[in-house]
Amino acid sequence: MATTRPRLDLDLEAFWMPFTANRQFKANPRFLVAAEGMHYTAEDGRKILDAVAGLWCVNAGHGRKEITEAVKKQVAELDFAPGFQMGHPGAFRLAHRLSEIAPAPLKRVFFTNSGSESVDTALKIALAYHRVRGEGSRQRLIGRERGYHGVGFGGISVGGIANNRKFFGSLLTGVDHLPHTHDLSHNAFSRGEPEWGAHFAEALEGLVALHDKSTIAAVIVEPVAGSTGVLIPPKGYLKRLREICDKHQLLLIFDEVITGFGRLGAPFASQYFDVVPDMITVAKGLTNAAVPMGAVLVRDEIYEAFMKGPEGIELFHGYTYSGHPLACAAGNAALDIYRKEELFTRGAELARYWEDALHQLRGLPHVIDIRNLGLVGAIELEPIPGKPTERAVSVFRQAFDKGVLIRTTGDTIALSPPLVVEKGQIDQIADTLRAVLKAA
Ligand code: PXG
Repeated sequence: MATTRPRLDLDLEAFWMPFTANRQFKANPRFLVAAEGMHYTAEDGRKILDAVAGLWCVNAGHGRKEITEAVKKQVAELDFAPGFQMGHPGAFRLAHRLSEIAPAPLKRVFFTNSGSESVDTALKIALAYHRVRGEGSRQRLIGRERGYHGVGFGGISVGGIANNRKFFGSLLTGVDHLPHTHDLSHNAFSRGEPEWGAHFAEALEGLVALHDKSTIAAVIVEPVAGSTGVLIPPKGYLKRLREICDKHQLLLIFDEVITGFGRLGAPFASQYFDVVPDMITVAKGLTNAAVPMGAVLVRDEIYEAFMKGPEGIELFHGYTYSGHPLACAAGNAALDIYRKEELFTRGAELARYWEDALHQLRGLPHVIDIRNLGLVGAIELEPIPGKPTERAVSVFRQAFDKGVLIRTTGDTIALSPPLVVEKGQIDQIADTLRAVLKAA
């Protein structure tokens, strides 16, 4: 039976929606039809304050004219150029500019079209790197529980979310997981990085002892886990992971698809935490989400190891749309905005205000934790017994009805507003949540 949407005159059946309860949505759809600055416009004309930057990606706010113009110009001038054995200037320009804002040793850039492709690309580079330098026995990959690294087979294999894994067979072999670091019995209501939990990094030593370092290629973690509920790393945890990786020559990959491009008040979480990984995966904010694009920022030595091999194609990997002209135009324009409006440091300026606004919600019914860092935050709710996620879903619906778009994951509310958010809008997010949670 066809479900139709009279107001928009749409057939809702053909589109199999991603990560969506399709039947529930189609029975009770919510449409966004326009966006500008900090707001979406809903189908009924209401303005909705965007407290999640779309899906953690519209860091400079919506509808940026500079990006629109750059993409328009590009599509008229050079709509597509093959990226294999050919180049176009935009891709080289963007790669150069990314290498300038990346942590210093990460000078090389491989383009993809999404975070998932960036992760799979980084994992493949790690395996191939050890092989080209004569240590092909290093094949194991280590991820972390509650990690989200997209939906490719590599990403779900190193990822740590049961629902994203259990339907899809045996996944990659030779993968281990570190424990996650989220423990409310020690860290509830931490402001910023929790004091307790750096010792979780020692589990990596355990895996090295179990398998021997000669079998391990790389470790991948999100510096701050996003999708599984904004899990902030304990003080010293990431530094310790780096030390253990150095000790055993394991590559360390930071998945910065969410934390990249200013979310924490620095260009990348790597700079915020002062820990330099061997590769950084990015997407989302790279183009302010106007055109899909991802990238892997790679340490110079890794690239150089490939360049010492025989003449010819050094890495048998790439996508038709790697470095697509429209994505590069959007990326270059987004970087201009980030620089001109100093958006990479705005998160640091607002962090304290943001923290105070969120932590004022402590004490409201069912709030069991509030956590924050830079311009990201989470409010964890006690699940309704026997009905996990329902409380958060109800908060999501009510907040939307009151004009604020939030994101929920499990029973956690995740917040990551565009970096152009004003203090008054932070108040509006907190006030709306207060009103909804009071009645929850
Ligand atoms: N790594 C991380 C850390 C991510 O957050 C990906 C990889 C995959 O990116 P793509 O572009 O392939 O989706 C992500 C994506 C949520 C949510 O609700 C988060 C993501 C995607 C969809 C929903 O938290 N992050």
